[in-house]
Amino acid sequence: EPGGPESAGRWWRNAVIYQIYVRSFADGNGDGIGDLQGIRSRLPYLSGLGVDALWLTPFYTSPMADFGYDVADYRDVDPLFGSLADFTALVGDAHDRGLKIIVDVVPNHTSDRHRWFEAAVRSAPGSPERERYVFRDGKGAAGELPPNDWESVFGGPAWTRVADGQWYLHLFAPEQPDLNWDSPEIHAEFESVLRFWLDLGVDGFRIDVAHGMVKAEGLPDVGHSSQVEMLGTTVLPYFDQDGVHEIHRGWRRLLDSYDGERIGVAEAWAPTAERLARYVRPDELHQAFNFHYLTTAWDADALRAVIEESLLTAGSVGAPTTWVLSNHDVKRHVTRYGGGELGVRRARAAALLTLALPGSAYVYQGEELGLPEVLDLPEEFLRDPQRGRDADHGRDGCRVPLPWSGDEPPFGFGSGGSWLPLPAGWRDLTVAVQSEQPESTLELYRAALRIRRDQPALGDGPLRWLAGPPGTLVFAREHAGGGAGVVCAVNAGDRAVDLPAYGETLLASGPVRSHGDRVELPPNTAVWWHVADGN
Ligand code: TEU
Ligand code: CA
Repeated sequence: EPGGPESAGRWWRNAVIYQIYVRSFADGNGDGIGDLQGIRSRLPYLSGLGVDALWLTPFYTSPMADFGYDVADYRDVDPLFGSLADFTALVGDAHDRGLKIIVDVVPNHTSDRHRWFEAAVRSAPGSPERERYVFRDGKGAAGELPPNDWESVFGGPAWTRVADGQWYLHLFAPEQPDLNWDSPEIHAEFESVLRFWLDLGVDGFRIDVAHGMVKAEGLPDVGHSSQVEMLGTTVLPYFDQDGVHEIHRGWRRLLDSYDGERIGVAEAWAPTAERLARYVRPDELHQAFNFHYLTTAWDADALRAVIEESLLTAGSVGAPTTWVLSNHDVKRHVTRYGGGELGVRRARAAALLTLALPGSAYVYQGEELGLPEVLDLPEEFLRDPQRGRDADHGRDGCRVPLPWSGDEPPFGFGSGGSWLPLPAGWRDLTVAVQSEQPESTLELYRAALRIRRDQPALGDGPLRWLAGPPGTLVFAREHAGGGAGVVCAVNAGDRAVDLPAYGETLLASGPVRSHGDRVELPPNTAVWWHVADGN
Protein backbone atom coordinates (compact mmCIF):
# COMPACT_ATOMS: atom_id res chain seq x y z
CA GLU A 1 0.00 0.00 0.00
CA PRO A 2 1.36 3.39 -0.91
CA GLY A 3 1.62 5.59 2.17
CA GLY A 4 -0.35 5.25 5.40
CA PRO A 5 0.17 2.85 8.27
CA GLU A 6 -0.32 -0.75 7.19
CA SER A 7 -3.04 -1.35 9.77
CA ALA A 8 -5.37 1.34 8.51
CA GLY A 9 -4.42 1.69 4.85
CA ARG A 10 -6.77 -1.00 3.67
CA TRP A 11 -9.90 0.03 5.54
CA TRP A 12 -11.94 0.12 2.35
CA ARG A 13 -11.37 -3.55 1.49
CA ASN A 14 -14.14 -4.69 3.81
CA ALA A 15 -15.84 -1.44 4.76
CA VAL A 16 -19.60 -1.12 5.11
CA ILE A 17 -20.49 2.11 3.38
CA TYR A 18 -23.85 3.77 4.03
CA GLN A 19 -25.32 5.78 1.18
CA ILE A 20 -27.02 9.01 2.18
CA TYR A 21 -29.35 10.54 -0.37
CA VAL A 22 -28.95 13.97 1.16
CA ARG A 23 -32.30 15.35 0.05
CA SER A 24 -34.16 12.56 1.83
CA PHE A 25 -32.15 11.65 4.92
CA ALA A 26 -32.94 14.27 7.56
CA ASP A 27 -34.09 17.86 7.37
CA GLY A 28 -32.29 20.18 9.78
CA ASN A 29 -34.06 23.47 9.07
CA GLY A 30 -37.69 22.54 8.50
CA ASP A 31 -37.98 23.34 4.80
CA GLY A 32 -38.96 19.77 3.94
CA ILE A 33 -35.65 18.93 2.26
CA GLY A 34 -32.85 16.94 3.82
CA ASP A 35 -29.59 18.80 4.42
CA LEU A 36 -26.10 18.65 5.93
CA GLN A 37 -27.22 19.77 9.40
CA GLY A 38 -29.82 17.04 9.33
CA ILE A 39 -27.11 14.47 8.65
CA ARG A 40 -24.94 15.93 11.37
CA SER A 41 -27.75 15.59 13.91
CA ARG A 42 -28.14 11.91 12.99
CA LEU A 43 -24.48 10.92 13.29
CA PRO A 44 -25.16 9.11 16.58
CA TYR A 45 -27.67 6.94 14.72
CA LEU A 46 -25.14 6.15 12.00
CA SER A 47 -22.27 5.31 14.31
CA GLY A 48 -24.67 3.25 16.43
CA LEU A 49 -25.74 1.36 13.33
CA GLY A 50 -22.15 0.22 12.93
CA VAL A 51 -21.18 1.35 9.45
CA ASP A 52 -17.66 2.49 8.59
CA ALA A 53 -18.23 5.25 6.08
CA LEU A 54 -20.91 7.52 4.67
CA TRP A 55 -21.29 8.29 0.99
CA LEU A 56 -23.13 11.56 0.45
CA THR A 57 -24.88 12.10 -2.90
CA PRO A 58 -24.22 15.52 -4.52
CA PHE A 59 -24.86 18.54 -2.32
CA TYR A 60 -23.12 21.01 -4.63
CA THR A 61 -24.63 24.16 -6.13
CA SER A 62 -27.22 22.95 -8.61
CA PRO A 63 -30.49 23.91 -10.28
CA MET A 64 -31.59 20.37 -9.29
CA ALA A 65 -32.82 19.23 -12.70
CA ASP A 66 -31.46 15.81 -11.70
CA PHE A 67 -31.38 16.53 -7.97
CA GLY A 68 -27.77 17.60 -7.80
CA TYR A 69 -26.31 15.34 -10.50
CA ASP A 70 -26.38 18.56 -12.53
CA VAL A 71 -23.62 20.58 -10.87
CA ALA A 72 -23.31 24.33 -11.42
CA ASP A 73 -20.40 24.87 -9.01
CA TYR A 74 -18.19 21.95 -8.03
CA ARG A 75 -16.61 23.80 -5.12
CA ASP A 76 -19.60 24.95 -3.13
CA VAL A 77 -22.63 23.67 -1.23
CA ASP A 78 -26.09 24.41 -2.53
CA PRO A 79 -27.90 26.73 -0.08
CA LEU A 80 -30.71 24.16 0.01
CA PHE A 81 -28.32 21.76 1.75
CA GLY A 82 -26.31 24.24 3.83
CA SER A 83 -22.88 25.81 3.49
CA LEU A 84 -19.24 24.84 3.23
CA ALA A 85 -18.97 25.54 6.95
CA ASP A 86 -21.75 22.98 7.57
CA PHE A 87 -19.84 20.51 5.46
CA THR A 88 -16.54 20.90 7.30
CA ALA A 89 -18.39 20.65 10.61
CA LEU A 90 -20.00 17.44 9.41
CA VAL A 91 -16.65 15.98 8.34
CA GLY A 92 -15.16 16.90 11.70
CA ASP A 93 -17.99 15.33 13.69
CA ALA A 94 -18.05 12.22 11.51
CA HIS A 95 -14.30 11.73 11.90
CA ASP A 96 -14.61 12.16 15.65
CA ARG A 97 -16.96 9.19 15.58
CA GLY A 98 -14.68 7.15 13.36
CA LEU A 99 -16.94 7.53 10.32
CA LYS A 100 -15.31 8.24 6.96
CA ILE A 101 -16.89 10.56 4.43
CA ILE A 102 -17.09 9.82 0.72
CA VAL A 103 -18.52 12.45 -1.61
CA ASP A 104 -19.85 12.26 -5.12
CA VAL A 105 -18.02 13.74 -8.07
CA VAL A 106 -19.87 14.23 -11.35
CA PRO A 107 -17.32 14.46 -14.18
CA ASN A 108 -19.30 13.28 -17.20
CA HIS A 109 -21.47 16.37 -17.42
CA THR A 110 -22.13 19.70 -15.78
CA SER A 111 -25.37 21.56 -15.28
CA ASP A 112 -26.55 23.65 -18.21
CA ARG A 113 -26.28 26.51 -15.71
CA HIS A 114 -22.57 25.95 -15.09
CA ARG A 115 -20.68 29.11 -16.13
CA TRP A 116 -18.78 27.08 -18.72
CA PHE A 117 -21.90 25.89 -20.47
CA GLU A 118 -23.50 29.31 -20.35
CA ALA A 119 -20.35 30.69 -22.00
CA ALA A 120 -20.38 27.88 -24.57
CA VAL A 121 -23.94 28.65 -25.63
CA ARG A 122 -23.12 32.34 -25.97
CA SER A 123 -19.98 31.68 -27.99
CA ALA A 124 -19.57 30.81 -31.66
CA PRO A 125 -19.26 27.31 -33.12
CA GLY A 126 -15.61 26.25 -33.00
CA SER A 127 -14.79 28.60 -30.11
CA PRO A 128 -12.66 27.44 -27.16
CA GLU A 129 -15.79 27.81 -24.99
CA ARG A 130 -17.60 25.20 -27.09
CA GLU A 131 -14.55 22.91 -26.99
CA ARG A 132 -15.25 22.17 -23.34
CA TYR A 133 -18.43 20.35 -24.34
CA VAL A 134 -19.44 18.17 -27.28
CA PHE A 135 -20.95 20.48 -29.90
CA ARG A 136 -21.49 19.24 -33.45
CA ASP A 137 -23.30 20.28 -36.59
CA GLY A 138 -26.44 18.30 -37.31
CA LYS A 139 -27.25 16.03 -40.23
CA GLY A 140 -29.77 16.68 -42.98
CA ALA A 141 -29.78 19.46 -45.56
CA ALA A 142 -30.08 22.17 -42.92
CA GLY A 143 -28.47 20.34 -40.03
CA GLU A 144 -31.93 19.76 -38.64
CA LEU A 145 -31.20 16.16 -37.60
CA PRO A 146 -29.07 15.16 -34.60
CA PRO A 147 -25.38 14.41 -35.36
CA ASN A 148 -25.83 10.70 -34.63
CA ASP A 149 -28.34 8.15 -33.32
CA TRP A 150 -27.33 8.15 -29.66
CA GLU A 151 -30.17 8.08 -27.15
CA SER A 152 -30.20 9.65 -23.73
CA VAL A 153 -30.29 7.30 -20.72
CA PHE A 154 -33.45 9.18 -19.72
CA GLY A 155 -35.04 8.64 -23.15
CA GLY A 156 -35.15 10.62 -26.38
CA PRO A 157 -32.19 11.79 -28.45
CA ALA A 158 -28.93 12.51 -26.64
CA TRP A 159 -28.64 15.81 -28.53
CA THR A 160 -30.26 19.20 -28.11
CA ARG A 161 -29.99 22.07 -30.57
CA VAL A 162 -28.93 25.60 -29.65
CA ALA A 163 -30.03 28.86 -31.31
CA ASP A 164 -27.26 28.96 -33.94
CA GLY A 165 -28.15 25.46 -35.12
CA GLN A 166 -25.39 23.37 -33.53
CA TRP A 167 -26.25 20.45 -31.29
CA TYR A 168 -24.73 19.48 -27.93
CA LEU A 169 -24.44 16.01 -26.47
CA HIS A 170 -26.15 14.99 -23.23
CA LEU A 171 -26.17 11.31 -22.29
CA PHE A 172 -28.65 12.22 -19.55
CA ALA A 173 -31.08 15.17 -19.36
CA PRO A 174 -30.73 18.18 -21.69
CA GLU A 175 -29.84 20.10 -18.50
CA GLN A 176 -26.73 17.86 -18.19
CA PRO A 177 -24.41 18.65 -21.14
CA ASP A 178 -21.53 16.17 -21.51
CA LEU A 179 -18.03 17.52 -21.04
CA ASN A 180 -15.31 17.01 -23.63
CA TRP A 181 -12.65 14.92 -21.90
CA ASP A 182 -10.28 15.37 -24.86
CA SER A 183 -9.69 18.83 -23.44
CA PRO A 184 -6.70 19.15 -21.05
CA GLU A 185 -8.53 22.00 -19.34
CA ILE A 186 -11.24 19.58 -18.16
CA HIS A 187 -8.63 17.21 -16.71
CA ALA A 188 -6.95 20.06 -14.85
CA GLU A 189 -10.25 21.39 -13.54
CA PHE A 190 -11.36 18.06 -12.08
CA GLU A 191 -7.98 17.39 -10.49
CA SER A 192 -8.32 20.75 -8.82
CA VAL A 193 -11.88 19.93 -7.70
CA LEU A 194 -10.71 16.64 -6.19
CA ARG A 195 -7.94 18.43 -4.33
CA PHE A 196 -10.40 20.98 -3.03
CA TRP A 197 -12.48 18.29 -1.29
CA LEU A 198 -9.48 16.17 -0.26
CA ASP A 199 -8.02 19.23 1.43
CA LEU A 200 -11.31 19.60 3.33
CA GLY A 201 -10.75 16.09 4.65
CA VAL A 202 -12.94 13.80 2.57
CA ASP A 203 -11.92 10.15 2.53
CA GLY A 204 -12.89 9.41 -1.03
CA PHE A 205 -15.05 9.92 -4.07
CA ARG A 206 -17.89 8.07 -5.67
CA ILE A 207 -17.35 8.78 -9.33
CA ASP A 208 -20.59 9.29 -11.20
CA VAL A 209 -20.85 7.64 -14.62
CA ALA A 210 -17.21 6.61 -14.36
CA HIS A 211 -17.63 4.66 -17.60
CA GLY A 212 -18.94 7.58 -19.63
CA MET A 213 -16.46 10.44 -19.91
CA VAL A 214 -14.69 9.29 -23.07
CA LYS A 215 -16.60 8.72 -26.30
CA ALA A 216 -15.50 6.65 -29.29
CA GLU A 217 -13.52 8.55 -31.92
CA GLY A 218 -15.83 10.14 -34.50
CA LEU A 219 -18.96 9.54 -32.40
CA PRO A 220 -20.14 6.59 -34.54
CA ASP A 221 -23.80 5.58 -34.70
CA VAL A 222 -24.90 2.73 -32.44
CA GLY A 223 -26.97 1.35 -35.32
CA HIS A 224 -29.88 0.26 -33.18
CA SER A 225 -31.82 1.53 -30.22
CA SER A 226 -29.45 1.91 -27.32
CA GLN A 227 -32.34 1.94 -24.87
CA VAL A 228 -31.26 -1.57 -23.99
CA GLU A 229 -30.09 -3.13 -20.77
CA MET A 230 -27.26 -1.18 -19.16
CA LEU A 231 -25.60 -4.50 -18.44
CA GLY A 232 -25.89 -6.04 -21.88
CA THR A 233 -23.01 -7.52 -23.81
CA THR A 234 -22.41 -4.66 -26.22
CA VAL A 235 -19.90 -1.94 -25.59
CA LEU A 236 -21.68 1.23 -26.67
CA PRO A 237 -19.61 4.00 -28.34
CA TYR A 238 -20.28 6.31 -25.39
CA PHE A 239 -19.76 3.93 -22.47
CA ASP A 240 -16.86 1.86 -21.18
CA GLN A 241 -14.35 3.17 -23.70
CA ASP A 242 -10.66 2.42 -23.05
CA GLY A 243 -9.87 6.11 -22.61
CA VAL A 244 -11.74 6.38 -19.29
CA HIS A 245 -9.10 4.21 -17.62
CA GLU A 246 -6.37 6.76 -18.22
CA ILE A 247 -8.47 9.31 -16.33
CA HIS A 248 -8.94 6.93 -13.41
CA ARG A 249 -5.21 6.19 -13.32
CA GLY A 250 -4.51 9.89 -13.02
CA TRP A 251 -7.01 10.22 -10.20
CA ARG A 252 -5.53 7.24 -8.40
CA ARG A 253 -2.12 8.91 -8.46
CA LEU A 254 -3.71 12.03 -7.06
CA LEU A 255 -5.50 10.09 -4.29
CA ASP A 256 -2.32 8.23 -3.38
CA SER A 257 -0.42 11.50 -3.15
CA TYR A 258 -2.47 12.22 -0.01
CA ASP A 259 -2.07 9.53 2.66
CA GLY A 260 -2.88 6.25 0.99
CA GLU A 261 -6.29 6.08 2.64
CA ARG A 262 -8.40 8.12 0.21
CA ILE A 263 -10.40 6.05 -2.19
CA GLY A 264 -12.17 6.22 -5.53
CA VAL A 265 -15.31 4.20 -6.21
CA ALA A 266 -16.47 3.74 -9.78
CA GLU A 267 -20.12 4.02 -10.61
CA ALA A 268 -19.60 2.11 -13.82
CA TRP A 269 -22.25 0.15 -15.65
CA ALA A 270 -19.84 -2.16 -17.47
CA PRO A 271 -21.41 -4.88 -19.60
CA THR A 272 -19.64 -7.79 -17.90
CA ALA A 273 -17.85 -8.52 -14.64
CA GLU A 274 -14.57 -8.81 -16.55
CA ARG A 275 -14.95 -5.35 -17.97
CA LEU A 276 -15.95 -3.99 -14.58
CA ALA A 277 -12.75 -5.41 -13.08
CA ARG A 278 -10.75 -3.16 -15.40
CA TYR A 279 -11.87 -0.19 -13.26
CA VAL A 280 -10.25 -1.66 -10.15
CA ARG A 281 -6.87 -2.71 -11.52
CA PRO A 282 -4.09 -1.93 -9.03
CA ASP A 283 -3.33 1.47 -10.53
CA GLU A 284 -6.97 2.50 -10.99
CA LEU A 285 -9.86 2.89 -8.57
CA HIS A 286 -10.25 1.07 -5.27
CA GLN A 287 -13.79 -0.17 -5.74
CA ALA A 288 -16.54 -0.39 -8.34
CA PHE A 289 -20.21 -0.88 -7.58
CA ASN A 290 -21.33 -4.41 -8.29
CA PHE A 291 -24.50 -3.82 -10.28
CA HIS A 292 -24.47 -7.40 -11.49
CA TYR A 293 -25.23 -8.45 -7.92
CA LEU A 294 -27.92 -5.77 -7.61
CA THR A 295 -29.68 -6.92 -10.76
CA THR A 296 -29.65 -10.63 -9.85
CA ALA A 297 -33.00 -12.21 -8.99
CA TRP A 298 -33.66 -13.87 -5.66
CA ASP A 299 -32.56 -17.31 -6.79
CA ALA A 300 -29.85 -19.44 -5.18
CA ASP A 301 -28.18 -20.58 -8.40
CA ALA A 302 -28.20 -17.13 -9.94
CA LEU A 303 -26.87 -15.57 -6.74
CA ARG A 304 -24.13 -18.14 -6.39
CA ALA A 305 -23.09 -17.63 -10.00
CA VAL A 306 -22.84 -13.85 -9.64
CA ILE A 307 -21.02 -14.13 -6.32
CA GLU A 308 -18.46 -16.56 -7.76
CA GLU A 309 -17.96 -14.48 -10.86
CA SER A 310 -17.61 -11.25 -8.88
CA LEU A 311 -15.04 -12.75 -6.50
CA LEU A 312 -13.09 -14.24 -9.36
CA THR A 313 -12.98 -11.17 -11.56
CA ALA A 314 -12.25 -8.64 -8.83
CA GLY A 315 -9.81 -11.11 -7.25
CA SER A 316 -7.95 -11.49 -10.53
CA VAL A 317 -6.86 -7.86 -10.26
CA GLY A 318 -6.41 -7.94 -6.49
CA ALA A 319 -9.42 -5.76 -5.73
CA PRO A 320 -12.13 -6.34 -3.15
CA THR A 321 -15.63 -6.99 -4.43
CA THR A 322 -18.48 -4.73 -3.51
CA TRP A 323 -22.04 -5.80 -2.82
CA VAL A 324 -24.91 -3.46 -3.57
CA LEU A 325 -28.60 -4.29 -3.15
CA SER A 326 -30.16 -0.86 -3.62
CA ASN A 327 -29.37 2.76 -4.37
CA HIS A 328 -31.14 5.97 -5.34
CA ASP A 329 -31.48 4.87 -8.99
CA VAL A 330 -33.25 1.54 -8.64
CA LYS A 331 -36.40 0.07 -7.17
CA ARG A 332 -35.79 -0.82 -3.52
CA HIS A 333 -34.96 -4.50 -3.12
CA VAL A 334 -37.83 -5.28 -0.73
CA THR A 335 -40.06 -4.52 -3.70
CA ARG A 336 -37.84 -6.15 -6.32
CA TYR A 337 -37.86 -9.34 -4.25
CA GLY A 338 -41.63 -9.55 -4.33
CA GLY A 339 -42.81 -6.81 -1.99
CA GLY A 340 -44.96 -7.12 1.12
CA GLU A 341 -44.03 -9.62 3.81
CA LEU A 342 -42.30 -11.87 1.29
CA GLY A 343 -40.13 -9.02 0.04
CA VAL A 344 -39.14 -8.09 3.59
CA ARG A 345 -38.29 -11.71 4.49
CA ARG A 346 -36.10 -12.02 1.43
CA ALA A 347 -34.49 -8.63 2.02
CA ARG A 348 -33.62 -9.65 5.59
CA ALA A 349 -32.06 -12.88 4.35
CA ALA A 350 -30.26 -10.90 1.63
CA ALA A 351 -28.81 -8.62 4.29
CA LEU A 352 -27.22 -11.57 6.10
CA LEU A 353 -25.98 -12.99 2.81
CA THR A 354 -24.50 -9.66 1.71
CA LEU A 355 -22.87 -8.84 5.03
CA ALA A 356 -21.25 -12.28 5.24
CA LEU A 357 -19.59 -12.02 1.83
CA PRO A 358 -15.94 -11.00 1.50
CA GLY A 359 -15.40 -7.41 0.41
CA SER A 360 -17.14 -4.13 0.93
CA ALA A 361 -20.91 -3.75 1.33
CA TYR A 362 -23.07 -0.75 0.54
CA VAL A 363 -26.23 0.01 2.50
CA TYR A 364 -28.69 2.43 0.93
CA GLN A 365 -30.44 4.61 3.52
CA GLY A 366 -33.69 3.00 4.62
CA GLU A 367 -32.80 -0.54 3.63
CA GLU A 368 -31.89 -1.08 7.28
CA LEU A 369 -35.54 -0.22 8.03
CA GLY A 370 -36.83 -2.65 5.39
CA LEU A 371 -38.41 0.20 3.45
CA PRO A 372 -40.23 -0.76 0.26
CA GLU A 373 -40.37 1.27 -2.95
CA VAL A 374 -43.25 3.76 -2.79
CA LEU A 375 -45.17 2.88 -5.92
CA ASP A 376 -48.19 5.13 -5.48
CA LEU A 377 -46.71 8.60 -5.13
CA PRO A 378 -49.26 11.11 -6.39
CA GLU A 379 -48.41 12.23 -9.91
CA GLU A 380 -47.94 15.86 -8.90
CA PHE A 381 -44.99 14.92 -6.68
CA LEU A 382 -43.00 13.05 -9.31
CA ARG A 383 -39.88 14.95 -10.32
CA ASP A 384 -37.38 12.48 -11.68
CA PRO A 385 -36.26 13.24 -15.26
CA GLN A 386 -36.07 9.50 -15.90
CA ARG A 387 -39.85 9.15 -15.38
CA GLY A 388 -41.77 8.11 -18.43
CA ARG A 389 -39.11 5.87 -19.93
CA ASP A 390 -40.52 2.35 -20.49
CA ALA A 391 -43.66 3.35 -18.59
CA ASP A 392 -41.33 3.73 -15.65
CA HIS A 393 -42.64 5.72 -12.71
CA GLY A 394 -39.13 7.08 -12.27
CA ARG A 395 -36.81 6.95 -9.30
CA ASP A 396 -38.76 9.09 -6.84
CA GLY A 397 -40.19 5.97 -5.19
CA CYS A 398 -36.82 4.95 -3.72
CA ARG A 399 -36.07 8.52 -2.63
CA VAL A 400 -38.92 9.05 -0.17
CA PRO A 401 -37.58 10.60 3.05
CA LEU A 402 -36.71 8.36 6.01
CA PRO A 403 -39.19 7.83 8.85
CA TRP A 404 -37.45 8.56 12.15
CA SER A 405 -40.12 8.80 14.84
CA GLY A 406 -43.64 9.81 15.73
CA ASP A 407 -47.15 8.89 14.62
CA GLU A 408 -47.67 11.16 11.66
CA PRO A 409 -45.89 12.00 8.44
CA PRO A 410 -43.19 13.15 8.00
CA PHE A 411 -42.29 10.98 11.00
CA GLY A 412 -39.51 13.12 12.39
CA PHE A 413 -37.83 13.72 9.03
CA GLY A 414 -38.05 17.41 9.83
CA SER A 415 -40.26 19.95 11.49
CA GLY A 416 -41.92 21.21 8.32
CA GLY A 417 -43.23 18.53 6.01
CA SER A 418 -41.30 16.63 3.39
CA TRP A 419 -40.64 17.12 -0.32
CA LEU A 420 -42.17 13.71 -1.02
CA PRO A 421 -44.96 12.39 1.20
CA LEU A 422 -44.17 9.45 3.50
CA PRO A 423 -46.80 6.69 3.50
CA ALA A 424 -48.95 6.67 6.66
CA GLY A 425 -48.04 2.99 7.11
CA TRP A 426 -44.41 3.90 7.75
CA ARG A 427 -45.55 4.71 11.30
CA ASP A 428 -44.60 1.10 12.10
CA LEU A 429 -41.23 1.36 10.37
CA THR A 430 -39.73 4.37 12.10
CA VAL A 431 -36.29 4.18 13.66
CA ALA A 432 -37.92 4.83 17.04
CA VAL A 433 -40.42 1.96 16.71
CA GLN A 434 -37.91 -0.51 15.31
CA SER A 435 -35.37 0.31 18.00
CA GLU A 436 -37.85 -1.07 20.55
CA GLN A 437 -38.39 -4.33 18.66
CA PRO A 438 -35.64 -6.95 18.91
CA GLU A 439 -37.04 -8.70 15.82
CA SER A 440 -37.08 -5.57 13.65
CA THR A 441 -35.06 -5.20 10.48
CA LEU A 442 -33.17 -2.30 12.04
CA GLU A 443 -32.11 -4.50 14.97
CA LEU A 444 -31.11 -7.23 12.50
CA TYR A 445 -28.79 -4.79 10.72
CA ARG A 446 -27.40 -3.50 14.00
CA ALA A 447 -26.66 -7.02 15.18
CA ALA A 448 -25.20 -8.10 11.84
CA LEU A 449 -22.91 -5.08 11.66
CA ARG A 450 -21.77 -5.60 15.24
CA ILE A 451 -20.97 -9.26 14.58
CA ARG A 452 -19.21 -8.37 11.34
CA ARG A 453 -16.93 -6.11 13.31
CA ASP A 454 -16.36 -8.61 16.11
CA GLN A 455 -15.63 -11.64 13.93
CA PRO A 456 -12.30 -11.33 12.14
CA ALA A 457 -13.43 -14.14 9.82
CA LEU A 458 -15.97 -11.75 8.29
CA GLY A 459 -13.24 -9.33 7.27
CA ASP A 460 -11.10 -9.32 4.17
CA GLY A 461 -10.50 -12.93 3.14
CA PRO A 462 -11.73 -15.90 1.14
CA LEU A 463 -15.02 -17.74 1.06
CA ARG A 464 -15.42 -21.53 0.95
CA TRP A 465 -18.62 -23.04 -0.41
CA LEU A 466 -20.18 -25.90 1.54
CA ALA A 467 -22.65 -28.43 0.20
CA GLY A 468 -26.31 -27.58 0.76
CA PRO A 469 -29.71 -28.69 -0.50
CA PRO A 470 -31.05 -27.19 -3.76
CA GLY A 471 -32.21 -23.60 -3.32
CA THR A 472 -29.61 -22.82 -0.68
CA LEU A 473 -26.29 -21.01 -0.45
CA VAL A 474 -23.98 -22.28 2.27
CA PHE A 475 -20.46 -20.99 2.78
CA ALA A 476 -17.78 -20.66 5.38
CA ARG A 477 -15.70 -17.61 6.15
CA GLU A 478 -12.47 -18.46 7.90
CA HIS A 479 -9.92 -16.34 9.59
CA ALA A 480 -6.58 -16.42 7.83
CA GLY A 481 -4.54 -19.31 9.20
CA GLY A 482 -7.58 -21.28 10.41
CA GLY A 483 -9.22 -20.77 13.77
CA ALA A 484 -12.74 -19.57 14.44
CA GLY A 485 -15.00 -18.90 11.51
CA VAL A 486 -18.54 -18.12 10.49
CA VAL A 487 -20.85 -20.23 8.37
CA CYS A 488 -23.67 -18.52 6.54
CA ALA A 489 -26.62 -20.45 5.12
CA VAL A 490 -29.33 -18.87 3.02
CA ASN A 491 -32.48 -20.64 1.94
CA ALA A 492 -33.61 -18.72 -1.13
CA GLY A 493 -36.06 -21.44 -2.12
CA ASP A 494 -39.73 -21.68 -1.30
CA ARG A 495 -39.67 -24.72 0.97
CA ALA A 496 -37.96 -25.44 4.27
CA VAL A 497 -34.65 -27.29 4.18
CA ASP A 498 -32.84 -29.43 6.69
CA LEU A 499 -29.21 -28.56 7.41
CA PRO A 500 -26.55 -29.51 9.91
CA ALA A 501 -26.16 -26.87 12.60
CA TYR A 502 -22.63 -25.74 11.88
CA GLY A 503 -22.07 -24.16 15.24
CA GLU A 504 -23.52 -21.77 17.73
CA THR A 505 -26.16 -19.50 16.17
CA LEU A 506 -24.96 -15.93 15.96
CA LEU A 507 -27.92 -14.44 14.13
CA ALA A 508 -30.87 -15.45 11.98
CA SER A 509 -33.05 -13.38 9.69
CA GLY A 510 -36.20 -15.17 10.87
CA PRO A 511 -37.31 -18.00 13.12
CA VAL A 512 -35.20 -21.16 12.71
CA ARG A 513 -36.13 -24.43 14.35
CA SER A 514 -33.31 -26.58 15.65
CA HIS A 515 -33.53 -30.23 16.60
CA GLY A 516 -30.39 -31.81 17.95
CA ASP A 517 -27.49 -31.15 15.64
CA ARG A 518 -29.74 -30.20 12.72
CA VAL A 519 -31.82 -27.15 11.90
CA GLU A 520 -34.84 -26.57 9.77
CA LEU A 521 -34.25 -23.41 7.76
CA PRO A 522 -37.57 -21.95 6.53
CA PRO A 523 -37.89 -20.45 3.04
CA ASN A 524 -36.32 -17.01 2.50
CA THR A 525 -34.31 -17.20 5.69
CA ALA A 526 -30.62 -16.89 6.45
CA VAL A 527 -28.56 -17.84 9.48
CA TRP A 528 -25.03 -17.21 10.73
CA TRP A 529 -23.23 -19.73 12.91
CA HIS A 530 -20.04 -19.34 14.84
CA VAL A 531 -17.74 -22.26 14.16
CA ALA A 532 -15.05 -23.02 16.69
CA ASP A 533 -12.42 -24.40 14.33
CA GLY A 534 -13.43 -23.21 10.90
CA ASN A 535 -15.10 -26.59 10.17
O1 TEU B 1 -26.42 7.22 -12.71
C1 TEU B 1 -25.92 6.70 -13.90
C2 TEU B 1 -26.89 5.86 -14.60
O2 TEU B 1 -26.56 5.34 -15.65
C3 TEU B 1 -28.27 5.75 -14.04
O3 TEU B 1 -28.99 6.72 -14.68
C4 TEU B 1 -28.91 4.43 -14.17
O4 TEU B 1 -28.63 3.82 -15.37
C5 TEU B 1 -30.40 4.52 -14.13
O5 TEU B 1 -30.80 5.46 -13.20
C6 TEU B 1 -30.95 3.18 -13.76
O6 TEU B 1 -32.32 3.28 -13.63
C7 TEU B 1 -25.81 8.31 -12.13
C8 TEU B 1 -26.56 8.72 -10.89
O7 TEU B 1 -26.51 7.68 -9.94
C9 TEU B 1 -27.96 9.09 -11.27
O8 TEU B 1 -28.73 9.42 -10.14
C10 TEU B 1 -27.89 10.26 -12.21
O9 TEU B 1 -29.18 10.57 -12.68
C11 TEU B 1 -26.99 9.96 -13.40
O10 TEU B 1 -25.75 9.41 -13.01
C12 TEU B 1 -26.66 11.22 -14.14
O11 TEU B 1 -25.75 11.98 -13.39
CA1 CA C 1 -33.63 21.42 4.89
